Parts: sequence; structure tokens; C-alpha cells
Amino acid sequence: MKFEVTPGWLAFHPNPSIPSFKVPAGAVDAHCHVFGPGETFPYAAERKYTPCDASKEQLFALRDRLGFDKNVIVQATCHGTDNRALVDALRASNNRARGVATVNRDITDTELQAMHDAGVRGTRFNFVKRLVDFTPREVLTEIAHRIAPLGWHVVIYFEAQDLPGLYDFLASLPTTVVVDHMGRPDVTKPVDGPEFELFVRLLREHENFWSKVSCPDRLSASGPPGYADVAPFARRLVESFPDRVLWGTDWPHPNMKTHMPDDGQLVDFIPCIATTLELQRKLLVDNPLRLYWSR
Ligand code: 0GY
Repeated sequence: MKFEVTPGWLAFHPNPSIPSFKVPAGAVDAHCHVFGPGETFPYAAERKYTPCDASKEQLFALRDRLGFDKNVIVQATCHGTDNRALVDALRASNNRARGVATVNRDITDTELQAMHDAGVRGTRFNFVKRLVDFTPREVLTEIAHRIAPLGWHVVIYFEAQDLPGLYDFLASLPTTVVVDHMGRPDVTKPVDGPEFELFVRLLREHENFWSKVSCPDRLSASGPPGYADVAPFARRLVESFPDRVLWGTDWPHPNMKTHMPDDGQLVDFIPCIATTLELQRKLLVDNPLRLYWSR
């Protein structure tokens, strides 16, 4: 089936730079996606955008180019609850990728187990309104309790202005919870202001919460190559919660409107937010291995 890419869609960087920062041995890119290819793995009818194809082979080539050892591939909303492209990539990875799927309440235990066997270790709940239709909270709670016995966690995507309304629901979840992109803070506000303070409180008061310190390119007003305005937010989380942070490229960077990041420059951002060898090792190796490869 042929798909028309959403008008104005920016394709991923064709030739990312080789980063100056050498990631530690065994490093994991813990947030990235595969898109299609649409001819083999059609995009979901309910999708809000149609991306350009971004295959597992292209993802694994980027992994090698940047010096990473492993990937965590996160189901993107353009594939809905059809996780076939994700599972195909996991199976082809030779145990070098784990996955986060999106499931609905009709999923059977047999299907969950098959995904677990392929390398899925989490399910994603998305609250970003431009990406998904609304799902009732009782459905999400039911799904969280279904996946908990497998040792899976929940990955959550929301925007900072929605955290006050979501806070109690999130805090009630029974599993480890990983928040995408630091809860999308408005980085023009102070790093110690009330908005980001609420997010920090979520992690401080709930030890089952983790954060991805990813996507400076989505959050920055000052822009590349330095993403200087994002660094204090990410650094604060890395230093406050060194054992509960993850990092990822977000390749192939869906829905970027004004610029497409150079993935090599994103890797060069890591030492600005994890400033010691120990913090870098926890962020890139120890934490993702513990969450994704030890169960
Ligand atoms: C991201 C960010 C976005 C998209 C998705 O699943 C998705 O479609 O997550 C976004 O548009 O902000 O993490 O990939």
C-alpha cells in the first residue's frame, strides 16, 4: 500500500556527523522509532500523521555510526496498536533491541507473552492531544495491571501544562513509569520555577518514576548545536536522579516543524547534561540495561 507523507514533513538527517563525544561501551539509545516501511507494515487508519519510512536497517546503521550498542524502540502513534514493525525490528536485532509497545484492552495474554518473547518490556500511554485520541483512564489502569506481572513498565508522554491534571492518576500506576522527554517542560520558564518543580516532585516522591532526558531539539528555543536552554533541565534530573534517567536520540524525529537535528550533535549534548564518567555510564549503560535487559 502506498502512503502520502504528510505535507511539510521533515525527513531525518541524511548524513549525521560523527560525534566528538565517545559513548561508553555498551551504550543504549533508549528512545527511537521505526516507521514502516509502509508497504510492509501499513500505517494505522487512526494516525494523525504519515511519516516518511524509517526502516530497522537505517536505525541499526545509525546505532553503529553513533557508537551505540543497543536500542530501545518505542511504538510511534502512526502505527497505532499494530506493533508488527516494532516486533519485526526487535527480532532482527540479535538481542540488541528492546521495545515499548502500544496495546489496547483487548490484547490477550498469549499476545502479550509473544511480544515479551520478542523483546517488548513496556507499553506506552500517550496524552499528547495532537498525536492520539482520548483513552479513558480506567482503560489505562486496566492495561497497566495486565502488563505488570510480566515485569513491564509504562512509558508516558505528556506536556508540562497537563501534569497537574494527570499527577494523581500517574502516581497511582502500579509499575515503573518512564516519562518521555522530561515531561516536555517549557524551557523559557525557570528550571526552579513551579512548573518544572512539579515534575521533579513526581520523581522525588515516587521512586518508581524515571525520566528520559531526551529531545533537546523539541524543547529548545535557542536551538542547535548547543541547545543551551535545555541543558539545565536535563542536568538537574541527571544529578538528582542518576539511577532513574535514560537518554535517546528520538530518531527519526517525528513531527519536527522547523529543523531536523543532526544526531551526532545530539550525542555531543550528552556530556553537557551528564558531566562525569560515572553519570554518563549510569545514563547510557547501567540504567537501560537494568530496565530492559535484566528481566
Ligand atoms: C516522540 C515524539 C513525538 C511523536 C511520537 O509516537 C509518536 O508519534 O512520540 C512528537 O510528535 O512529539 O517521542 O517521538
